[in-house]
Amino acid sequence: MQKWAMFVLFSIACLLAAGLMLFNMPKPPVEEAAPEGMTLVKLQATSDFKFDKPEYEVKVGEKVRLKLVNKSGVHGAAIDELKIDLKDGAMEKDVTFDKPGKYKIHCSIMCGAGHDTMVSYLVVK
Ligand SMILES: [Cu+2]
Repeated sequence: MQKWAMFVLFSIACLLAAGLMLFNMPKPPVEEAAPEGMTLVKLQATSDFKFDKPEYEVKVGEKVRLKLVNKSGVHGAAIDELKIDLKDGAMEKDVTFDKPGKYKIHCSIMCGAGHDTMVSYLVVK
């Protein structure tokens, strides 16, 4: 085989390898802080069918970024009364609550045996 052909093949192999490495690079960490003037409320869900807190508290008029983090398992977090459903590609939502109350949060993805009891509350004060 001619030298140039070897060189071309070698170059292609290198490019492919570099491409694969780039593709497999770990993604940069997701931004954890909410923008200025906003409160981040992070709901963490685990595979033992629990949210990390029995209640999450926010204030009326406060700008809140609700964010669902699946620590393990695949879950959703819905507040039917407020038409909020965090899941899949929409894991966060910015909301300003205008009515005080206690709103039920429930898992919105069928995640297993404990799904029906996977409940928490959002308390707006
Ligand atoms: Cu579930």
